[in-house]
Amino acid sequence: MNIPSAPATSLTTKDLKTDQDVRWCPGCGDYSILAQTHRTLPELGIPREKIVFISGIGCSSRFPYYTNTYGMHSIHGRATAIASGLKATRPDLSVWIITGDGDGLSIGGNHLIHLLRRNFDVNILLFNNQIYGLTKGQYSPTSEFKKLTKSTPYGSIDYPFNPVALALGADATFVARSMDVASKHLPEIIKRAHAHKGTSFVEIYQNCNIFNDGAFMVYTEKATQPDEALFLEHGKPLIFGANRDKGIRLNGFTPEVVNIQETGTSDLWIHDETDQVKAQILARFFDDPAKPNHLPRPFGVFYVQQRPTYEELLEEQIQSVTERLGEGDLDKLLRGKEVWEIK
Ligand SMILES: Cc1ncc(C[n+]2csc(CCOP(=O)(O)OP(=O)(O)O)c2C)c(N)n1
Ligand code: SF4
Repeated sequence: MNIPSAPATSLTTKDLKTDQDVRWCPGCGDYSILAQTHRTLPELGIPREKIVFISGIGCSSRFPYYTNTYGMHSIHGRATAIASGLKATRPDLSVWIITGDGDGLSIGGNHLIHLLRRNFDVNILLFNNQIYGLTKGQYSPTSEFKKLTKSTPYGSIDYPFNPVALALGADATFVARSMDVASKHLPEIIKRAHAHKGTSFVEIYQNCNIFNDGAFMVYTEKATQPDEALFLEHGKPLIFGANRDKGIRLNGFTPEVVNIQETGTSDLWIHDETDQVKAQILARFFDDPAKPNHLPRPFGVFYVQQRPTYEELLEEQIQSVTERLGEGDLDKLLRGKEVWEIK
Protein backbone atom coordinates (compact mmCIF):
# COMPACT_ATOMS: atom_id res chain seq x y z
CA MET A 1 0.00 0.00 0.00
CA ASN A 2 1.30 3.48 -0.86
CA ILE A 3 1.80 5.44 2.38
CA PRO A 4 2.37 9.10 1.56
CA SER A 5 3.75 11.01 4.52
CA ALA A 6 0.96 12.78 6.42
CA PRO A 7 2.29 14.84 9.32
CA ALA A 8 0.52 14.31 12.63
CA THR A 9 -1.05 17.74 12.55
CA SER A 10 -2.79 17.31 9.20
CA LEU A 11 -3.81 13.63 9.31
CA THR A 12 -7.56 13.30 8.77
CA THR A 13 -10.09 10.49 8.93
CA LYS A 14 -10.28 10.62 5.13
CA ASP A 15 -6.52 10.01 4.87
CA LEU A 16 -6.96 6.73 6.74
CA LYS A 17 -9.43 5.22 4.29
CA THR A 18 -8.05 2.91 1.60
CA ASP A 19 -9.14 2.01 -1.92
CA GLN A 20 -9.81 -1.61 -0.86
CA ASP A 21 -13.36 -3.01 -1.08
CA VAL A 22 -14.49 -3.74 2.46
CA ARG A 23 -15.47 -7.41 2.51
CA TRP A 24 -17.33 -7.53 5.81
CA CYS A 25 -21.02 -8.50 5.73
CA PRO A 26 -23.40 -5.54 5.66
CA GLY A 27 -24.33 -4.70 9.27
CA CYS A 28 -21.21 -6.25 10.84
CA GLY A 29 -19.96 -4.52 14.00
CA ASP A 30 -16.46 -4.39 12.50
CA TYR A 31 -17.55 -1.37 10.39
CA SER A 32 -18.33 0.64 13.47
CA ILE A 33 -15.01 -0.20 15.15
CA LEU A 34 -13.18 0.75 11.93
CA ALA A 35 -15.06 4.06 11.76
CA GLN A 36 -14.38 4.93 15.43
CA THR A 37 -10.70 4.06 15.00
CA HIS A 38 -10.38 6.20 11.86
CA ARG A 39 -12.12 9.04 13.66
CA THR A 40 -9.84 8.77 16.70
CA LEU A 41 -6.39 8.18 15.19
CA PRO A 42 -5.97 11.76 13.87
CA GLU A 43 -6.54 13.04 17.41
CA LEU A 44 -3.60 11.02 18.72
CA GLY A 45 -1.06 13.21 16.93
CA ILE A 46 0.96 10.36 15.42
CA PRO A 47 2.36 10.78 11.89
CA ARG A 48 0.79 8.20 9.61
CA GLU A 49 4.13 6.59 8.74
CA LYS A 50 4.68 5.79 12.42
CA ILE A 51 1.43 3.81 12.78
CA VAL A 52 1.32 0.04 12.21
CA PHE A 53 -1.68 -2.28 12.42
CA ILE A 54 -0.84 -5.97 12.72
CA SER A 55 -3.58 -8.57 12.63
CA GLY A 56 -3.90 -12.33 12.65
CA ILE A 57 -6.60 -14.23 10.72
CA GLY A 58 -10.35 -13.77 10.85
CA CYS A 59 -12.93 -11.26 9.63
CA SER A 60 -11.69 -8.72 12.19
CA SER A 61 -8.14 -9.30 11.05
CA ARG A 62 -8.91 -7.79 7.62
CA PHE A 63 -8.70 -4.43 9.39
CA PRO A 64 -5.20 -3.44 8.12
CA TYR A 65 -6.42 -3.56 4.48
CA TYR A 66 -8.90 -0.84 5.27
CA THR A 67 -6.56 1.49 7.15
CA ASN A 68 -4.06 3.54 5.21
CA THR A 69 -1.10 3.20 7.55
CA TYR A 70 1.58 0.55 7.61
CA GLY A 71 0.09 -2.81 8.40
CA MET A 72 0.35 -6.55 8.16
CA HIS A 73 -2.37 -9.18 7.85
CA SER A 74 -0.19 -11.85 9.41
CA ILE A 75 -0.70 -15.46 10.48
CA HIS A 76 -3.31 -17.01 12.70
CA GLY A 77 -2.80 -16.13 16.37
CA ARG A 78 0.64 -14.65 15.85
CA ALA A 79 0.00 -10.91 15.46
CA THR A 80 1.17 -10.63 19.08
CA ALA A 81 4.52 -12.28 18.29
CA ILE A 82 5.09 -10.17 15.19
CA ALA A 83 4.14 -6.98 17.02
CA SER A 84 6.55 -7.87 19.85
CA GLY A 85 9.42 -8.28 17.39
CA LEU A 86 8.58 -5.04 15.66
CA LYS A 87 8.31 -3.06 18.88
CA ALA A 88 11.58 -4.49 20.21
CA THR A 89 13.43 -3.20 17.15
CA ARG A 90 11.37 -0.08 16.38
CA PRO A 91 10.17 1.31 19.72
CA ASP A 92 9.36 4.62 18.01
CA LEU A 93 6.35 3.09 16.19
CA SER A 94 2.75 3.11 17.40
CA VAL A 95 1.86 -0.57 17.13
CA TRP A 96 -1.76 -1.79 17.16
CA ILE A 97 -2.75 -5.46 17.24
CA ILE A 98 -6.13 -6.37 15.77
CA THR A 99 -7.37 -9.79 16.77
CA GLY A 100 -10.59 -11.75 17.29
CA ASP A 101 -11.71 -14.04 20.10
CA GLY A 102 -10.72 -17.04 17.97
CA ASP A 103 -7.45 -15.59 16.71
CA GLY A 104 -6.39 -14.08 20.03
CA LEU A 105 -7.71 -16.64 22.51
CA SER A 106 -7.68 -20.01 20.72
CA ILE A 107 -4.64 -20.42 18.49
CA GLY A 108 -3.09 -17.19 19.78
CA GLY A 109 -3.90 -17.56 23.48
CA ASN A 110 -0.39 -18.54 24.52
CA HIS A 111 1.25 -15.66 22.68
CA LEU A 112 -1.28 -13.21 24.04
CA ILE A 113 -0.60 -13.96 27.70
CA HIS A 114 3.16 -13.68 27.24
CA LEU A 115 2.83 -10.36 25.45
CA LEU A 116 0.73 -9.09 28.34
CA ARG A 117 3.18 -10.09 31.05
CA ARG A 118 6.16 -8.71 29.09
CA ASN A 119 4.44 -5.35 28.75
CA PHE A 120 5.59 -4.20 25.31
CA ASP A 121 4.17 -0.74 24.64
CA VAL A 122 1.60 -1.91 22.08
CA ASN A 123 -2.19 -1.74 21.91
CA ILE A 124 -4.42 -4.79 21.51
CA LEU A 125 -7.95 -4.39 20.18
CA LEU A 126 -9.66 -7.75 20.64
CA PHE A 127 -12.92 -7.91 18.68
CA ASN A 128 -15.04 -10.33 20.66
CA ASN A 129 -18.07 -11.63 18.76
CA GLN A 130 -18.16 -14.93 20.68
CA ILE A 131 -17.95 -16.93 17.42
CA TYR A 132 -15.62 -17.79 14.54
CA GLY A 133 -16.98 -15.48 11.85
CA LEU A 134 -14.64 -16.05 8.92
CA THR A 135 -14.97 -19.83 9.00
CA LYS A 136 -18.76 -19.54 9.16
CA GLY A 137 -19.95 -19.85 12.69
CA GLN A 138 -18.10 -22.41 14.82
CA TYR A 139 -18.02 -21.82 18.58
CA SER A 140 -15.09 -19.86 19.98
CA PRO A 141 -13.37 -19.74 23.40
CA THR A 142 -15.73 -16.96 24.45
CA SER A 143 -18.94 -18.66 23.27
CA GLU A 144 -21.26 -19.27 26.16
CA PHE A 145 -21.71 -22.70 27.76
CA LYS A 146 -24.28 -24.80 25.84
CA LYS A 147 -23.89 -22.59 22.73
CA LEU A 148 -25.40 -24.27 19.68
CA THR A 149 -23.25 -23.88 16.58
CA LYS A 150 -22.33 -25.97 13.56
CA SER A 151 -19.40 -27.42 15.49
CA THR A 152 -21.39 -27.88 18.71
CA PRO A 153 -24.72 -29.25 17.44
CA TYR A 154 -25.65 -30.50 20.93
CA GLY A 155 -24.35 -27.43 22.74
CA SER A 156 -20.84 -26.42 23.76
CA ILE A 157 -19.49 -28.13 26.85
CA ASP A 158 -16.47 -25.80 27.00
CA TYR A 159 -16.48 -23.28 29.80
CA PRO A 160 -15.86 -19.85 28.19
CA PHE A 161 -12.97 -17.48 28.78
CA ASN A 162 -13.61 -14.13 30.38
CA PRO A 163 -11.07 -12.04 28.37
CA VAL A 164 -10.80 -9.22 30.93
CA ALA A 165 -10.15 -11.69 33.77
CA LEU A 166 -7.65 -13.53 31.59
CA ALA A 167 -5.73 -10.31 30.83
CA LEU A 168 -5.67 -9.35 34.51
CA GLY A 169 -4.51 -12.85 35.38
CA ALA A 170 -1.60 -12.41 32.94
CA ASP A 171 -0.65 -9.18 34.77
CA ALA A 172 -1.63 -6.84 31.94
CA THR A 173 -0.93 -3.20 32.78
CA PHE A 174 -3.99 -1.72 31.03
CA VAL A 175 -7.29 -3.57 30.79
CA ALA A 176 -10.50 -2.13 29.36
CA ARG A 177 -13.78 -3.13 27.71
CA SER A 178 -15.97 -1.27 25.24
CA MET A 179 -18.44 -2.08 22.46
CA ASP A 180 -18.58 -1.62 18.69
CA VAL A 181 -21.49 0.83 18.59
CA ALA A 182 -20.36 3.01 21.52
CA SER A 183 -19.46 6.04 19.42
CA LYS A 184 -18.35 8.15 22.38
CA HIS A 185 -17.05 5.44 24.71
CA LEU A 186 -14.91 3.47 22.27
CA PRO A 187 -12.92 6.51 21.00
CA GLU A 188 -12.24 7.49 24.63
CA ILE A 189 -10.97 4.01 25.42
CA ILE A 190 -8.80 3.98 22.26
CA LYS A 191 -7.26 7.30 23.36
CA ARG A 192 -6.60 5.95 26.85
CA ALA A 193 -5.05 2.79 25.40
CA HIS A 194 -2.74 4.85 23.22
CA ALA A 195 -1.75 7.11 26.14
CA HIS A 196 -0.79 4.11 28.28
CA LYS A 197 2.88 3.21 28.25
CA GLY A 198 2.82 -0.58 28.22
CA THR A 199 0.53 -3.19 26.70
CA SER A 200 -3.05 -2.03 26.58
CA PHE A 201 -5.68 -4.73 26.26
CA VAL A 202 -9.08 -3.57 25.01
CA GLU A 203 -11.88 -6.09 24.63
CA ILE A 204 -14.53 -4.78 22.22
CA TYR A 205 -17.93 -6.47 22.09
CA GLN A 206 -18.64 -6.83 18.38
CA ASN A 207 -21.83 -8.01 16.77
CA CYS A 208 -21.49 -10.73 14.13
CA ASN A 209 -24.94 -10.27 12.65
CA ILE A 210 -24.60 -13.34 10.44
CA PHE A 211 -23.50 -16.07 12.87
CA ASN A 212 -24.16 -14.68 16.35
CA ASP A 213 -26.56 -11.81 15.98
CA GLY A 214 -27.56 -9.94 19.12
CA ALA A 215 -24.98 -11.54 21.43
CA PHE A 216 -24.44 -8.22 23.21
CA MET A 217 -27.79 -6.60 22.54
CA VAL A 218 -28.68 -6.15 26.21
CA TYR A 219 -25.57 -3.97 26.60
CA THR A 220 -25.91 -1.99 23.38
CA GLU A 221 -29.67 -1.35 23.06
CA LYS A 222 -31.10 1.86 24.49
CA ALA A 223 -33.94 0.06 26.28
CA THR A 224 -31.74 -2.35 28.23
CA GLN A 225 -28.29 -0.72 28.40
CA PRO A 226 -28.92 1.50 31.45
CA ASP A 227 -29.81 -1.51 33.63
CA GLU A 228 -27.31 -3.97 32.17
CA ALA A 229 -24.17 -1.90 31.52
CA LEU A 230 -22.09 -0.31 34.25
CA PHE A 231 -19.83 2.46 32.94
CA LEU A 232 -16.68 2.77 35.04
CA GLU A 233 -15.17 6.18 35.75
CA HIS A 234 -12.07 6.59 37.86
CA GLY A 235 -12.84 8.26 41.19
CA LYS A 236 -16.62 8.00 40.72
CA PRO A 237 -19.12 5.72 42.50
CA LEU A 238 -20.48 2.68 40.67
CA ILE A 239 -23.98 3.82 39.71
CA PHE A 240 -26.24 2.49 36.97
CA GLY A 241 -29.92 2.00 36.11
CA ALA A 242 -32.39 3.84 33.87
CA ASN A 243 -33.03 6.29 36.72
CA ARG A 244 -29.42 6.19 37.99
CA ASP A 245 -30.90 4.75 41.17
CA LYS A 246 -28.83 1.56 41.51
CA GLY A 247 -25.39 1.37 42.97
CA ILE A 248 -22.77 -1.23 43.87
CA ARG A 249 -21.24 -1.58 47.29
CA LEU A 250 -18.85 -4.11 48.70
CA ASN A 251 -19.86 -6.32 51.56
CA GLY A 252 -16.41 -7.64 52.47
CA PHE A 253 -15.22 -8.87 49.08
CA THR A 254 -18.74 -9.51 47.82
CA PRO A 255 -20.33 -6.93 45.55
CA GLU A 256 -24.02 -6.20 46.01
CA VAL A 257 -26.53 -4.06 44.16
CA VAL A 258 -28.30 -1.48 46.33
CA ASN A 259 -31.13 0.92 45.76
CA ILE A 260 -29.59 4.35 46.23
CA GLN A 261 -32.93 5.88 47.22
CA GLU A 262 -32.92 3.57 50.25
CA THR A 263 -29.22 3.44 51.10
CA GLY A 264 -27.84 6.78 49.89
CA THR A 265 -24.50 6.96 48.10
CA SER A 266 -22.03 7.29 50.98
CA ASP A 267 -20.93 3.65 51.09
CA LEU A 268 -20.92 2.97 47.35
CA TRP A 269 -17.84 1.45 45.71
CA ILE A 270 -15.67 4.24 44.27
CA HIS A 271 -13.91 3.06 41.15
CA ASP A 272 -10.13 3.15 41.48
CA GLU A 273 -8.49 1.92 38.29
CA THR A 274 -5.15 1.46 40.08
CA ASP A 275 -6.60 -1.08 42.53
CA GLN A 276 -5.70 -4.55 41.25
CA VAL A 277 -7.77 -6.49 43.78
CA LYS A 278 -10.91 -4.49 42.99
CA ALA A 279 -10.22 -4.82 39.25
CA GLN A 280 -10.22 -8.61 39.72
CA ILE A 281 -13.59 -8.41 41.47
CA LEU A 282 -15.00 -6.15 38.73
CA ALA A 283 -13.77 -8.54 36.05
CA ARG A 284 -15.93 -11.20 37.70
CA PHE A 285 -19.10 -9.16 37.08
CA PHE A 286 -19.72 -11.66 34.32
CA ASP A 287 -23.17 -13.04 35.04
CA ASP A 288 -25.53 -14.28 32.38
CA PRO A 289 -27.92 -11.32 32.05
CA ALA A 290 -30.83 -13.79 32.04
CA LYS A 291 -29.99 -14.85 35.62
CA PRO A 292 -32.16 -13.27 38.32
CA ASN A 293 -30.36 -10.70 40.52
CA HIS A 294 -27.33 -10.64 38.22
CA LEU A 295 -24.67 -7.96 38.38
CA PRO A 296 -24.39 -5.44 35.53
CA ARG A 297 -21.52 -5.85 33.02
CA PRO A 298 -18.75 -3.24 33.46
CA PHE A 299 -17.40 -1.14 30.55
CA GLY A 300 -14.45 1.22 30.73
CA VAL A 301 -10.97 0.99 32.17
CA PHE A 302 -10.75 -1.76 34.80
CA TYR A 303 -7.09 -1.44 35.65
CA VAL A 304 -3.98 0.60 34.92
CA GLN A 305 -0.48 -0.01 36.26
CA GLN A 306 2.79 1.73 35.46
CA ARG A 307 5.62 -0.76 34.96
CA PRO A 308 8.73 -0.59 32.72
CA THR A 309 8.08 -1.78 29.19
CA TYR A 310 9.91 -4.74 27.69
CA GLU A 311 11.62 -2.62 25.05
CA GLU A 312 12.91 -0.19 27.70
CA LEU A 313 14.36 -3.04 29.76
CA LEU A 314 15.84 -4.62 26.64
CA GLU A 315 17.56 -1.37 25.61
CA GLU A 316 18.84 -0.80 29.16
CA GLN A 317 20.24 -4.32 29.31
CA ILE A 318 21.96 -4.05 25.93
CA GLN A 319 23.54 -0.74 26.95
CA SER A 320 24.79 -1.91 30.34
CA VAL A 321 26.22 -5.17 28.97
CA THR A 322 27.87 -3.31 26.07
CA GLU A 323 29.47 -0.85 28.52
CA ARG A 324 30.81 -3.73 30.57
CA LEU A 325 31.87 -6.18 27.84
CA GLY A 326 32.11 -4.06 24.68
CA GLU A 327 30.24 -4.51 21.39
CA GLY A 328 29.15 -8.08 20.77
CA ASP A 329 30.40 -10.15 17.86
CA LEU A 330 27.84 -12.67 16.63
CA ASP A 331 30.32 -14.56 14.49
CA LYS A 332 32.70 -14.95 17.43
CA LEU A 333 29.83 -16.10 19.63
CA LEU A 334 28.75 -18.75 17.12
CA ARG A 335 32.32 -20.03 16.77
CA GLY A 336 33.07 -19.66 20.51
CA LYS A 337 34.54 -22.08 23.03
CA GLU A 338 31.45 -24.25 23.27
CA VAL A 339 31.88 -25.80 19.81
CA TRP A 340 32.04 -29.52 19.27
CA GLU A 341 32.22 -31.78 16.29
CA ILE A 342 29.70 -34.56 15.62
CA LYS A 343 31.45 -37.61 14.20
C1 LIG B 1 -3.57 -22.43 11.27
C2 LIG B 1 -5.00 -22.14 10.99
N1 LIG B 1 -5.95 -22.78 11.67
C3 LIG B 1 -7.25 -22.51 11.44
C4 LIG B 1 -7.61 -21.60 10.50
C5 LIG B 1 -9.08 -21.34 10.24
N2 LIG B 1 -9.53 -20.07 10.80
C6 LIG B 1 -9.49 -18.93 10.10
S1 LIG B 1 -10.11 -17.63 10.92
C7 LIG B 1 -10.48 -18.61 12.27
C8 LIG B 1 -11.14 -18.08 13.50
C9 LIG B 1 -11.51 -16.65 13.42
O1 LIG B 1 -12.27 -16.30 14.50
P1 LIG B 1 -12.10 -14.91 15.22
O2 LIG B 1 -10.69 -14.67 15.59
O3 LIG B 1 -13.08 -14.87 16.32
O4 LIG B 1 -12.40 -13.86 14.07
P2 LIG B 1 -13.74 -13.39 13.37
O5 LIG B 1 -13.70 -14.03 12.01
O6 LIG B 1 -14.90 -13.82 14.18
O7 LIG B 1 -13.57 -11.90 13.31
C10 LIG B 1 -10.09 -19.93 12.05
C11 LIG B 1 -10.26 -21.01 13.01
C12 LIG B 1 -6.59 -20.93 9.81
N3 LIG B 1 -6.84 -19.98 8.90
N4 LIG B 1 -5.30 -21.21 10.06
S1 SF4 C 1 -19.19 -13.26 9.32
FE1 SF4 C 1 -19.76 -12.02 11.10
S2 SF4 C 1 -17.83 -11.12 11.85
FE2 SF4 C 1 -17.50 -11.83 9.72
S3 SF4 C 1 -17.91 -10.04 8.44
FE3 SF4 C 1 -19.80 -11.24 8.55
S4 SF4 C 1 -20.94 -10.32 10.25
FE4 SF4 C 1 -18.80 -9.65 10.45
